[in-house]
Amino acid sequence: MFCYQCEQTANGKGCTRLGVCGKTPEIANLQDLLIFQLKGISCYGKVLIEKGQHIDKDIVRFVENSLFTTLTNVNFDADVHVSLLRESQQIKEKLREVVGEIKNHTLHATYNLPETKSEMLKDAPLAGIMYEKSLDPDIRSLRQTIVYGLKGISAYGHQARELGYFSDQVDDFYITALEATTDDSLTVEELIRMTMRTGENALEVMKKLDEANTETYGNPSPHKVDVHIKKGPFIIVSGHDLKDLEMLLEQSKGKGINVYTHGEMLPCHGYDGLKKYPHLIGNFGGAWQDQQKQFDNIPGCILMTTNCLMRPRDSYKDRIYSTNVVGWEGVKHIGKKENGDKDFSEIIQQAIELGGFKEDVEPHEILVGFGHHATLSYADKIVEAVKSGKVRHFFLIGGCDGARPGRNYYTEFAENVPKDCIIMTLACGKYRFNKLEFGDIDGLPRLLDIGQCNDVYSAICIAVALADAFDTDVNGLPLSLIVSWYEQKAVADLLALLSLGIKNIYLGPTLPAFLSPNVLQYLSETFGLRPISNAEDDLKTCLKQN
Ligand code: FS2
Ligand code: SF4
Repeated sequence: MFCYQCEQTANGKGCTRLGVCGKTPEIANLQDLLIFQLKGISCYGKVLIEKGQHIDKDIVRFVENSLFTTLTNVNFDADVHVSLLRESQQIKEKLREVVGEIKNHTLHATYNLPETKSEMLKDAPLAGIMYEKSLDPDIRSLRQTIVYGLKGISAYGHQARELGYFSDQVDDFYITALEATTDDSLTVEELIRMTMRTGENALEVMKKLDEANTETYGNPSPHKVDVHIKKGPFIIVSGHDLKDLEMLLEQSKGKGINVYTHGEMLPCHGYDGLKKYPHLIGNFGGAWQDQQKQFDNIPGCILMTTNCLMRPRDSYKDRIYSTNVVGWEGVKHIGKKENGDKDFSEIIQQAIELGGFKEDVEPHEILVGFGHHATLSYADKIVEAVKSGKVRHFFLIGGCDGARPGRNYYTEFAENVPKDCIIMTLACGKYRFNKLEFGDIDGLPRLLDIGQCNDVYSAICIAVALADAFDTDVNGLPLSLIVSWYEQKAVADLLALLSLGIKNIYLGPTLPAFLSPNVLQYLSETFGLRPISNAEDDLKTCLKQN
C-alpha cells in the first residue's frame, strides 16, 4: 500500500504497511482500484460532457459516494469496497456501450475488473499512486491534489444531495477532473489550472451545501450549548450530516432520550430546525481524535454520520452505529429505505436499555451559530469597531484537528491573540480552545464560531462583505487565516481559498506530503502560502500587516 492523503501520514511521507488511521493494506489497495475505476468511468463520461450532455445522476451519485468512501476515516469495510468495485465495472460497461470508441486509450478506460476480491487485489498495484515510477513528480503531485480536492468536494456534495440539493456544474466536474488526471498530454501548467478549477468547484459545492442547510433548517443564529452531560439515556451523533440528526431527533422525541452532538456536529445547535427539539441537549466530548478515550465504556449509543471514525474499541463496538458511506467491519450500519428514510429504532432501543448517565454535571455553556447571516447582522457594529480602533485585527483559526503533536500551536495562538482582536473558528480544530473564556468587545463576542469545515464558505461571505464595507478586497482586510488541515475536505477548502486569490494563508501543522517541492514553491510564490512557525512569531507577523 501507499497512501499520503492526510496530515498524519507515516513519517510525513506515506503509509506503506498499515495506515496510521487504521487502514489496512487490503482496504488501501481496494481504494486505489476504486479510484482507478472512477477515472476509467470518467474517460467515457467526458465524451458525453463534450457532446453537451449532463452525466446521469445515478452515475454522479455513485462517483460521489465512492470518492467519499475513500476519504480519510470514513470506511474500513472490505465488503463495501468490493461491492462498489463491482458496481463500477457495470457502470463502465454501460458507458462503453453508450459512448463507443474513445480517444483516450488509457488503461483506466480499457481495464476490466475481475470477479473475486483476491483477483482484484492482485491487480491493485497498477492503480497505486507510485505505480508509474518514472512519472514527473510535479504531474503526480498535481494529479493527486486534484483527486484529494475531489474527495473533499464529494463529502460536501453528498451532504447537500441528501437534502435534495446539487450543482450540475460540480456533478460534471467530477468527471472532467478525474479524466484530466489520466491524460498524459496535460502539462504542469494545465494541471495547475485544473487544480484551481477544483478550488472553484469546492466553493460552488460549499455554496450549494450552505443553501441546502439554511433553506432546510434556517440560518444559524447565536445559541448557547451545554458541553457537560445530563442524567439519562442518550445518543451521541457525530460526523457532519444535519439530515441524519433531524431524522434521529424526530424518531427519538418523547422517548426519554437525550441527544448530544459530537465533533463537527456542534454547529447544528445554531439551526432553528434542529434546536427546536428540546432533547438536543448539548455537546459531548472533544474533537474526533479523542473518541476512543471518550467513548470507552460509555452507557449510551453513538451514531457516526460521516468521518471521522476511528477503530472502535471492544468496550463500545456493540453500541456504535454507522450510516451513509461510513463503515467498519462488524459495526452495525443503518441504511436508507427506498423512500430515503432511515429507521433508527434499534439504536434508540439500545440507548434506552443502556440506561445512560447516572448524574447531571454542572452545566458549562459555549456559544455557537455565527454563520454569515448572523455575523453580518453585526456588520455595522464590526465596521464601526474597526474604524474607532476598538477592533484591530481578525483571525480565522480554522480547519481540522488531528492527533499528532504540534497542534497545540493553535491553542497557543488563540490564547495569545490580543484582546482587541476577534477570532473566528470553523471545523473541529476549534476544540483546541473553544471552551476557554475570550470575553467580548463592546458586546461583540471575541470568539465567533462560524460552523463546520464546509462553512469556510460562510467565512468567505463574511470576508467579502467586510471588504466591501472597507472598500478593499479580502487581501486588504486586517484578517489572517491560520489554517489547520488533516484530511481531504481541508484540501478542498484550501483550494477554494486559493482559487479566490486569497493570499498569505498560514498552513499547518505540517505541509501536505503530496505537494512536490516545485508545486509548493509555486503556491508559496503565487499565493504567499506559508507553513506555520511558532505562535508568537506568526502572531507578530500577522499584526504587522495592519
Ligand atoms: Fe474534523 Fe474530521 Fe470536518 Fe474533518 S471531524 S477532521 O472530517 O471534515 O473537520
Ligand atoms: Fe495514512 Fe492518512 Fe492514508 Fe490513513 S488516510 S493510510 S493515515 S495517509
